[in-house]
Amino acid sequence: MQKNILIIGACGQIGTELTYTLRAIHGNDKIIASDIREGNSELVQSGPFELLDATDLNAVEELVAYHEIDEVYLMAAMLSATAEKFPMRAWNLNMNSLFNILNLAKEKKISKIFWPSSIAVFGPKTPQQLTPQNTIMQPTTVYGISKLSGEGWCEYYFNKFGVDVRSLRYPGLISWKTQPGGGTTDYAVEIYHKAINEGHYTCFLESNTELPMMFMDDAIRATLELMNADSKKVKQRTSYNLSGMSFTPAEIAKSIQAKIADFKISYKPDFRQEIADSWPSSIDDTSAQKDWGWKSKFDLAKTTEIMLQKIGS
Ligand code: AKB
Repeated sequence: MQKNILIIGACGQIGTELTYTLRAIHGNDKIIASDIREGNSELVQSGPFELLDATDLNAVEELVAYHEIDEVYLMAAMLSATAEKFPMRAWNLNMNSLFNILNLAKEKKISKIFWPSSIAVFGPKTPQQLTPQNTIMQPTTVYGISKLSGEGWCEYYFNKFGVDVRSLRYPGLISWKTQPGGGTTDYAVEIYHKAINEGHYTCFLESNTELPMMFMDDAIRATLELMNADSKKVKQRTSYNLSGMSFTPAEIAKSIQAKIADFKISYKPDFRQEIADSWPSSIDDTSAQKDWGWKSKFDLAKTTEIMLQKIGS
């Protein structure tokens, strides 16, 4: 019998869409959504939902046993901008939630884990263009340090204990169902909402700051393709580079102006500029392509078209 899947952080930007997609594939009852607080009512009412603090080992263990969980998607995390404000809280959440799940897998209480990493694992000394899978890392943000440490622990638990943990280094994710919170790439979602509602956006990054980005549908597909790949094909047990598109605030503004001619953008960089400057401009995801056949589908023009249509409707 197919066992159940637990999503931790199900009300966040990725968790929401992952929950809907997995429920559509496996049936609503098989996907247990959980979060520290309740999110949108559609998600909470469309299947089982539990309030869960991902750092509370006993609570996680009880929930896993009660719902006969086999697979866990651990999406709870504090993102880059918020983590700079609350370093210890970020470290506690990002690391202890991971250890809780890795240890449950080590004890054979679950059999498969997805854990998201990020382009934040890279730093200012990393080659910025087409950043390779294996290169200089040295992140300079709290969030990046926690993600790089997490990658190391994932590989360690795989090598030492055979834990089947899989991971992707997500770029900035663009979605219309749920807004992101606390990240540096959040501007690329905010801009669409402001374009439609106010006709103007003040960007917290400079006009020429190029960052790797991805439309949410690609990110969800990549996540499920990696999780469904034959274990022997998953050769990177730290985390996979993943690439969709790269653009600057000026370029996304131009793509919006192609649809809303009088949309205006101005620039007022804040502390997030320094975070963005430490990250790559574009990512080489050849390993993901070769190992499990990854190929992105959405470029900036297509993303803008869908975002404006969905947010505007
Ligand atoms: C952030 O901006 O912190 C995240 C990320 C790139 O991981 N979106």
